[in-house]
Amino acid sequence: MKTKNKIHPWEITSESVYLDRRQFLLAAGLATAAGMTSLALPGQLMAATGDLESVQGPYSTDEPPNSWKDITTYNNFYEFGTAKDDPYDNAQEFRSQPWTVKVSGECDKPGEYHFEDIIGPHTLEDRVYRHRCVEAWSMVVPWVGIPLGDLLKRFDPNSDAKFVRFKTLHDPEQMPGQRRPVLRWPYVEGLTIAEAMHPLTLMVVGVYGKTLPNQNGAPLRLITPWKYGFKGIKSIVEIEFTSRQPHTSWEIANSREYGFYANVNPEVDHPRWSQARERRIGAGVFDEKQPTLMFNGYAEEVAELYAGLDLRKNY
Ligand SMILES: Nc1nc2c(c(=O)[nH]1)N[C@H]1C(S)=C(S)[C@@H](COP(=O)(O)O)O[C@H]1N2
Ligand SMILES: [Mo]
Repeated sequence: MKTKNKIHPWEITSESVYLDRRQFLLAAGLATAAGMTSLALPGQLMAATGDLESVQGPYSTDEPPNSWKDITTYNNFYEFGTAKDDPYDNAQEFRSQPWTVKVSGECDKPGEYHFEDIIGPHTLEDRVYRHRCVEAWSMVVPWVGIPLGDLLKRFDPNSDAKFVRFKTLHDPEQMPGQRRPVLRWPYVEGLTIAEAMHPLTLMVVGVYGKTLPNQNGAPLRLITPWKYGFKGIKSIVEIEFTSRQPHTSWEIANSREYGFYANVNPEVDHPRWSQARERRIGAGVFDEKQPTLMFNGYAEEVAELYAGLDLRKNY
């Protein structure tokens, strides 16, 4: 049965309701819980969503998460249009199962892997992360995912694997935004191998303990919480280990405005606006913008990755 990822009233939720529903999922068990989503879930996902211990992991912020509605109706996914509500409006019919990911490049186990095999034997973790778009809005999102490094190690990257390149599906029939040259399609992104292996980096498959909605990048998307949101490439179909720094979509579109690193940095202005403050979605229209933190507040964890790098030049 194919159900839509439409929002039900019970999905518009705050953190306390989130915790209640997780208890409910635990009690309801796999079959009922899977029926609540549009996809057949790997057992791992349901196991993780029932695990209250993992709600606030060591990497989670204690800031209150945005509502399901904020997270799933206001975002960027240009494959479905450039307005903030376009992804929600236009991604509902997107087919995110079955899904295959091609792994290639500098590794010993390249190949075509099914979604379930990509998830593999890993335990999924809940991580409440700050999320900051380059356009100066931000949210707090309870993602569900696998540390990317754990996932990548299974493909045995070799010593020439200095970077990882990711690619989004190219399917203009399903993705109406790809019928116009807003960006060069397909969307591509990249990380250094050290960034990819950092424990904060997640391959995300869910949000709020539920399967990832299409508009948030189903079935598989990247999250690097210390970087601007555009690094979080969605609906990934290719992972390539490379020896050279890969080109990224926003760099290709405008290299003066967007760099490879894209670390959140309040001290480096975007050419057209300041990056010093941000508007937390859902906080109310009259609320003051709040100061943006270096590395989005994750400096303690990630600053060492950039020791010796000029962060003004390497933005
Ligand atoms: N394939 C693809 N991935 C993408 C984008 C996109 O247009 N296409 N937009 C990016 C941008 S600019 C942001 S801010 C985030 C927003 O989505 P999220 O709130 O679900 O993370 O997705 C990122 N990933
Ligand atoms: Mo963004």
